[in-house]
Amino acid sequence: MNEKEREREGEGTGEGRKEKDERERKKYTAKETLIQRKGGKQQVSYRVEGSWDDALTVDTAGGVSLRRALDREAPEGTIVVARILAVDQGSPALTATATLTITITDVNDTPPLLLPPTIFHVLEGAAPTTLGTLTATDHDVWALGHGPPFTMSLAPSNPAHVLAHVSLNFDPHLDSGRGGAVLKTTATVDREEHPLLPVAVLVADAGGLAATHTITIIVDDINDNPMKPGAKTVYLWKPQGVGSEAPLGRVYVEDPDDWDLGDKTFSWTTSPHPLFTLDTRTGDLIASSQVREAR
Ligand SMILES: [Ca+2]
Ligand SMILES: [Ca+2]
Ligand SMILES: [Ca+2]
Ligand SMILES: [Ca+2]
Repeated sequence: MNEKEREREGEGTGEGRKEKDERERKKYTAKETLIQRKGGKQQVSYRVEGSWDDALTVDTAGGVSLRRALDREAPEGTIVVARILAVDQGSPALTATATLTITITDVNDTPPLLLPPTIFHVLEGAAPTTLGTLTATDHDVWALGHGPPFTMSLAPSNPAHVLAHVSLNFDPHLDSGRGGAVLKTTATVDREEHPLLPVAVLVADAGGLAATHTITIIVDDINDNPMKPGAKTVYLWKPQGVGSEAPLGRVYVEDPDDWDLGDKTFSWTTSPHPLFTLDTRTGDLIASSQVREAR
């Protein structure tokens, strides 16, 4: 082999060896690229972009799986639209995006809710009366039998005094066939005994999923108790030398009624005290700035 041939083989001068190294390097790179294109060693990483990255995960092969259960009744809605990003390790890195749409199929996991009103009023001492009609709704898919028709009844957990005063008559025809229940009192109620009647109502959907919801009956006061004189001790702390009026609250009267202030007026039994001011309408008493230490 002469000098020229040796040079062609790259075994000769330093210059020739460099060229061969470069040729080898290019060959290697091309082979790598080819393997990568055939899907052999390409390092592509995947990730979920945006708000669904807590719910979805992508493995190294691009397979998408759930990290947690999806809730069809969650505020995010019934359809998940997630963007999956694939990023290679080229320089610069190239990115491809796929949009993944998941429609969540409903399961009956939400019991029905009572629709307002769930607060009712009855006047104490009134004859048994109808208070209103209870209706319900359900966040699951009604067409799948996960909602109406509903059933309603008084929950067994109601205490005896509630069951003694209240009835609930379920009617499947009410609320356009979704079912409703008429709430009534069955006896007069004394506000001084029960100012409120919390009524536990058992509501079930067509699939039998049930929940207990509490409605409230407020017993409105009537002035049915005479008042008696009351006594009350009020302590007033005043820094010395500082003069300002001090409200002492309402004059105390013994009366089991609590809504009958409008029926009352207040006045001094003797001539007005020079150091106190009385609001004859509300009964509020105010100490004058001139009140001094005393026992
Ligand atoms: Ca559901
Ligand atoms: Ca349901
Ligand atoms: Ca009274
Ligand atoms: Ca009363």
